[in-house]
Amino acid sequence: MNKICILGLGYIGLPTSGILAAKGHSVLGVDVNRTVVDTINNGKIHITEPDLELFIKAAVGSGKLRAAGKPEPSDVFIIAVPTPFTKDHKPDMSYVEAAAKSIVPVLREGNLVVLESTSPPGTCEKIIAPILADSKLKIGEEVFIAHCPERVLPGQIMREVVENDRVIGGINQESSLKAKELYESFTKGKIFLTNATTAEMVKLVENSFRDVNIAFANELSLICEDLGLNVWELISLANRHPRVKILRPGPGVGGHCIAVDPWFIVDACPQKTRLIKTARLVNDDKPHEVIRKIRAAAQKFKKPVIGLLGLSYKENIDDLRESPSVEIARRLNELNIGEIMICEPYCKSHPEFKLSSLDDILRLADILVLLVPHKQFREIDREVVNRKILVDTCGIW
Ligand code: SAJ
Repeated sequence: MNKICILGLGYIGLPTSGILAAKGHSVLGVDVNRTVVDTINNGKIHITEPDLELFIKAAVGSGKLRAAGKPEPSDVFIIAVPTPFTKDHKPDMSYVEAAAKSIVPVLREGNLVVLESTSPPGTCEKIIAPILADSKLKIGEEVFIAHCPERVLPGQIMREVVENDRVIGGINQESSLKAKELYESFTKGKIFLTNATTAEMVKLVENSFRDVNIAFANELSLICEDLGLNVWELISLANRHPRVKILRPGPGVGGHCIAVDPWFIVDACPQKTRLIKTARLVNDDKPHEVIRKIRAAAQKFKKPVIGLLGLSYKENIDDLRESPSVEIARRLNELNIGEIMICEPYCKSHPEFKLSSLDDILRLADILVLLVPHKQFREIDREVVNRKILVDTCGIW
């Protein structure tokens, strides 16, 4: 298992490449984006993640990591490409299919193919296996397939790739055991074996559990507003119970995982997923509630300056994917209820919005809307905060 080819050099594929290379494997990273390939080959990175650049620089420098546009013959192939959803919430498996097809011409007897991308139940058996069968190698006997879902948290990826427990599900026992051998070479966490479809569901269930819990918290925030209660106090007191752990309400759920993955379960079993679907709808509706609050606050002024604090999908990162804050900023600009100023300390610029400094916003804004609890915003002087009309979606004030 010395030579490993990783398809997709994004938030999962690139950190995994860096760690595998650091453990002595010879790694070829494959990406369809030429700029990404060139960036990696220069020992640099195209995404922001603490410590990642150190790993990539060292891996490329040692000759253990190289990037290219196409896969080459290897011992192991790891697929780590995006699995987005379509407008009607159906999984878009085109990247996974394209990655699997690109392996076929270089597939050899004894190869292991691991799917890391979060995928609907049945992907290994119903999508990957039939595509790889075009190689004429016997699936499960000459070519082995397993799913090992990634579980890392953006912002802590380099630590979690190594430390998290892993679930591995092969299309047969031999596939599971081969994948276990690979993951044992770089993970410190425990490895649990199951079948491929259970492994696929485990990942979806983890993120759906979190989504349902956040939806519960978001619903509580609406109930508390009606009842005139402080939701943060309510949740912190309820969480003093030894078996209660309610998550935090917020402006909505963003990112490329929790806001997407539950739909894969809904798509697989539409008649049986009332709770999971409702949680998605509750969380997707939260940005509209925030806009309603901002509009109510704006009515106190003729033409208020509204300062939006944060655009990323969560705190202390620059990732704007599926961010509810972006949705809120976009809608407010359309509504034309005042002058909108936006501060995102983790982005230098934004293609759609003009960004302002925090100092300017604190000086000029009549209304402060906290959308992301970045550390820079937690440090704002309370005296300044107290002079403003506040819409605090994260409960730091
Ligand atoms: N959020 C809340 N309230 C909370 C926690 C989060 O509103 O109490 C919001 C965040 O602000 C953000 C969204 O939820 O908008 C998602 O953030 P997150 O930190 O919960 O999760 P992700 O999307 O960054 O990463 C998740 C993780 N999954 C779980 O914790 C079960 C991570 O371990 C997965 O690897 C990742 O999804 C993934 O790639 O699937």
